[in-house]
Amino acid sequence: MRKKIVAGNWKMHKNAAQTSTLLDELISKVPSETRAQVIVAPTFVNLAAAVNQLKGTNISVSAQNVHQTESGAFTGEISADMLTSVGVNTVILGHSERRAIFHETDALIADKVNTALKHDMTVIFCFGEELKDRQSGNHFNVVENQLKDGLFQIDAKSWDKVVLAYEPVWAIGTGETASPEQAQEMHEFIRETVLKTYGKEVAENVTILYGGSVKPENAKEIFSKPDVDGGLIGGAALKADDFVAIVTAI
Ligand code: G2H
Repeated sequence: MRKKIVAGNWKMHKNAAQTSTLLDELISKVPSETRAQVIVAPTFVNLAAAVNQLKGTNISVSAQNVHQTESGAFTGEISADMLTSVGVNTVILGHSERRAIFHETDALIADKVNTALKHDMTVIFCFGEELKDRQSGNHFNVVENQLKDGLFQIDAKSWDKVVLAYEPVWAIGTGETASPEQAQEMHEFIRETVLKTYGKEVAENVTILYGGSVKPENAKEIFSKPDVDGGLIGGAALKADDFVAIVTAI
């Protein structure tokens, strides 16, 4: 059985006090037994405190980014060693906001993936087409290229540290969601693409999350699709009741 995951990407929201308050709410509201593994990704400055606060719970912590090199004169950047040294062993990479706003290329994302894996971190690898790609019918090509150019440099044995997150850019923070059928169609294509390069076992075991305006109202239907193994949640992860409703929709 594939691992199910619901991860909350908090983006640039919640200061220290707000982070602690939301985590307390999650600790009391997330059931102790969930079908999905639950992950939260607060901002860098609140990661160490989050790890401490969540000790002994079934909620784990992810970073939202990492630098691709080990250390050096990179003002403002955070290394994989720094993250793991405070107990953060998961990182979101390739998010469309990093690609679009911070000009991250597939090649850079590939370097970041390699660095994170070298540090034994789990990578939540995000990718997805823009509206123009879908409108021109090019969405499958775009997704295939993002996978090949940003991720498929890894070896087969690294796949147990990789989670895929398909996030169509036109559905991110827009209130638009891919229909469950669109999500399933793409997730099936993604699994097939993995299969062609890495074989059946890797393809069947990899967890593929859907992201893009997942809410309590639409989570159950999206999660009911056979190739959708959970979600990467933005806006709705910032309210405990909404996030818990999504976690329990699996
Ligand atoms: C997509 C998602 C979380 P939202 O970015 O990664 O955000 O649920 O707000 O669309």
